[in-house]
Amino acid sequence: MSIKRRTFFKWGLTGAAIALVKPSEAKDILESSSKPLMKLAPRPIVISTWKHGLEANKAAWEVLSKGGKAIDAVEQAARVTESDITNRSVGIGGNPDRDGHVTLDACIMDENSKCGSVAFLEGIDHPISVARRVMDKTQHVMLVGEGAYQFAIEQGFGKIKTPLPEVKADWKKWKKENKDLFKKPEINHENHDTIGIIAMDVNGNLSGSCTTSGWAYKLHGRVGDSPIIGAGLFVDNEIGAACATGLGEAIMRVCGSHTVVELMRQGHSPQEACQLAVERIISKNKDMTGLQCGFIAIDKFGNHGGYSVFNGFNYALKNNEAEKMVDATFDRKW
Ligand code: SD4
Repeated sequence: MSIKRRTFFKWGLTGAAIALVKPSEAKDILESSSKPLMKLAPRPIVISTWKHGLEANKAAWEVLSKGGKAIDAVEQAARVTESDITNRSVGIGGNPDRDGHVTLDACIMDENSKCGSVAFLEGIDHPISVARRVMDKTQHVMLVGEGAYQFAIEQGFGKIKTPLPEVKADWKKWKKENKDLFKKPEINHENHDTIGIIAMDVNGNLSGSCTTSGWAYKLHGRVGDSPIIGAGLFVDNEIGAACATGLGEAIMRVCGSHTVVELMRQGHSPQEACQLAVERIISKNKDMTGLQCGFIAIDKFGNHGGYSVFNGFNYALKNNEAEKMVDATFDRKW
């Protein structure tokens, strides 16, 4: 169900007024406001997609709880999942493409709207840190394929042989059984594992990261939403941050994470913004069979939310008050 237009304007006016002031001044405005709509949530805070987010958040918390920067927290968190060889959708344990290549996508964005990204990167253990290096050391935003690999090697990153033997065995089995290359999406409630992480540090600054091996058995050369700034991840420090999981093609068509942030700019809460972005995706796709997508978001005040097309999506939350999984609300049941 769509959020009512009246609610939109109510939030819009409050949001617009607050967006123009510094975080320190925002607190006074919020407290003096007669509207109980927006509250300052405890910070620091980190949220990450899916259950593996719990472990990732621990690494983020190591940084955040010591007063460290959100950008360092989200990089460290992503590295945890990238190193998990049991994870079939992120990092070195990821599933290969149709031709047996594990090609990795990742991006990172900080509070100054600086960002770095790598896509179609093979044989490197930590794509998120390569993305960070692109952001910190080059004048570019995105490196892909062979060039990204060359850059990673020059920067001293470790090489890794992929796919792992057990992953290769599964791929061989799949190849025997599946001849139709263009069949419907296989992303479903069982194989969603991309990690997207967004954090706000003690100074109120936001950053995010996203890393994945993408859609299992995709066509060679396919890149999804995860390394695309604005699709898989977007941060605007004055407004909020969002990241995505799910069928990248659907997320890219609506610039999903950017859409969520822009909806927060219009005054919507993180929860509402995620819902409206999901509704946009639904409105653009006639056949929603198996088309799972989800977003999580944090606004400038540390409030968080998440929403997905189908049930089953959740995200891990860590702040001073809680360390838990949060079930995202959803549009429909599988
Ligand atoms: C992609 N969005 O490559 C990624 C896949 C994903 O959970 O999120 N899976 O399309």
